Amino acid sequence: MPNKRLVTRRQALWLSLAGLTGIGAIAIAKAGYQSYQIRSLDNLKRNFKVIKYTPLKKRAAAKGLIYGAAAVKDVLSSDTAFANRFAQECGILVPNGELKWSALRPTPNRFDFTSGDWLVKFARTHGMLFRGHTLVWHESLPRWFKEVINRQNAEKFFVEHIATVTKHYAGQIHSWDVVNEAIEPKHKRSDGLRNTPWLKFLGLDYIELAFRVAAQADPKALMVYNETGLEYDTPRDEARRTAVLKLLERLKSRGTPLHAFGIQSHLLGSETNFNPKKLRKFLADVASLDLKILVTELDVTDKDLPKDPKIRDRIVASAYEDYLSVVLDEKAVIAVLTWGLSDRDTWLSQYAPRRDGAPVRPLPFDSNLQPKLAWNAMARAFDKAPKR
Ligand code: 9MR
Repeated sequence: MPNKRLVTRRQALWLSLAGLTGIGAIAIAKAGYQSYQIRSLDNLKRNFKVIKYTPLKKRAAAKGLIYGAAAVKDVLSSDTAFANRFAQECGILVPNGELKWSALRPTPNRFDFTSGDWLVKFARTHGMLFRGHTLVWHESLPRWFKEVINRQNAEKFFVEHIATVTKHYAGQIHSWDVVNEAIEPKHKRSDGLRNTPWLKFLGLDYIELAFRVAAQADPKALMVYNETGLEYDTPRDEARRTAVLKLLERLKSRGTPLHAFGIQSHLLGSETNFNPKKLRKFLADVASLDLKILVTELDVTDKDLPKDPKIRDRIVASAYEDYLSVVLDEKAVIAVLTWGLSDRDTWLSQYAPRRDGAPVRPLPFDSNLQPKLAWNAMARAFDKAPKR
């Protein structure tokens, strides 16, 4: 992604050309661009060349990095072609939903580890690491949650859930997303915390408590705070970065067993407010707290991009390469995971479908499991990354 000033200048040029001649507008309409701004993101001359087909996990490993993706048990267990591709490309697996409360807690008194256990075994069989996602989140709570949990029993349920799940998988987890998305400056609290049932019932120290319980049960796993909406130079993301840093600083200053920060990285292909300097600074600030960093949920929405898959793939790939080349410059970054591997299975088909109904293309592999330019972009970013 070009920086803001470049975009503005290029945009201005397009606008003035189009205004003067009318030709620009016709050319843009032909190419299927919805806006001048999106036109400015597409660089036909950009070269996504990659030498040799070496899987992403190997390219990453050559730099001391881990590459992997999120997957769903039902797909991995039924689609052999997908499972093979996954094993070939990924050095780490994170369950898309199988370790969330809604999946693990069919009733208030029962834990169901069947799907999670299947995934752990798949990872082990294929020599992959395994991530835990997630112990504390305000979403994907079971249906019974609202009726059962109250101020009186919240702490018991909270501690019991975290201790039981982390003990069950102890020794098999590379890193746990202990707390997910606890920040929401829009909720107007001075600490920037999100109003969640846990905050309401347990107070602001619920986050610290979660880390302490998890780390005690599984001393081997990296304990991660995972957050979304931090990547761009917008007032919203800026406020979120400030709130996250404040939270991380507080946790560290209190001796919380917090080892790493997860930057989700759900990127927008149409976003022009990418500012490498600000992102670098944020990552350096996180690293200075003696925290490792993981890119936990990378993908690039193509929602507002032109329909032509060639143009779309080029813009999406540019977003991948520009983002990763900044992020991987920070030596505290140890892992990159995409939120899915192929366009066949992405949450964005449901959550951010295109207005024209065309299938979305946010991931490194297309729906036939063939690598796209986004794969090249990732390969190039790993190849260029400094060694850890
Ligand atoms: O991809 C996940 C989707 O299938 C689920 O329906 C949804 C709710 O559980 O969660 C999605 O994953 C989210 C992740 O757990 C946390 N960060 C945002 C992800 C995308 O919504």
